[in-house]
Amino acid sequence: MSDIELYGFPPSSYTWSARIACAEKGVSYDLKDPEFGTVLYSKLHPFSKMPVMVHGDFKLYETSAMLRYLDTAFEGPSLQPADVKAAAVMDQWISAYNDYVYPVIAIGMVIQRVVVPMRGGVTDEELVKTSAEKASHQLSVLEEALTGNDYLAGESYSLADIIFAPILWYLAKLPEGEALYRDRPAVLAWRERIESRAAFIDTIPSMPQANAA
Ligand SMILES: N[C@@H](CCC(=O)N[C@@H](CS)C(=O)NCC(=O)O)C(=O)O
Repeated sequence: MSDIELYGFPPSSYTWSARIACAEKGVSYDLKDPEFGTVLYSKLHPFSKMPVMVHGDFKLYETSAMLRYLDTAFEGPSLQPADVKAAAVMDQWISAYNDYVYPVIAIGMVIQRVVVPMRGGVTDEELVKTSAEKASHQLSVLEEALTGNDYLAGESYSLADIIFAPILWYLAKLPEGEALYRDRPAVLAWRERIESRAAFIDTIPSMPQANAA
């Protein structure tokens, strides 16, 4: 019997982050189809997004809230720094991911290059181009932050690394990826550190199907 029900498609980057957190904590989960558009799903997620987590009679949406819950409610290695400043830096990065990085790299690039063609649409090349320019700046910000730091919150792996990991893996697979990662050694070394963890490797999804965003 699993502790957690997780509604989401495995390739969805936010769902993947939740799966990484479960793997890091050793929490088993049942992955369920989100079934967008059904009354049942709109009761679980009134904004029709994934993932949604259900733990007994407790239901939660928004990945950042879910990651914190998973880390705090379950045994296993802590994924949040004890140091108050490092914890605040972790929160800063989670917020920056949600507000700046996801709209640019996920919506402006990965979804355009991977999901739109799978659904029979045409990639908006202009959007990808302007997003790649913005992504270049974002990777420079990451490069500066990671120079001299192993992880986003400093010395220890945290929820901030977990939220960034999936979309940066997808970015590397795009035609734009090589140029964006070139000459960014600290970002590359950090990606190597977080992508070599068992919790990441064990949760790598097969490439997205048409219904995954
Ligand atoms: N703020 C939400 C964002 C969730 C989100 O955008 N999920 C994407 C998948 S990674 C989704 O549901 N896409 C489907 C859609 O927009 O229809 C969170 O943190 O969980």
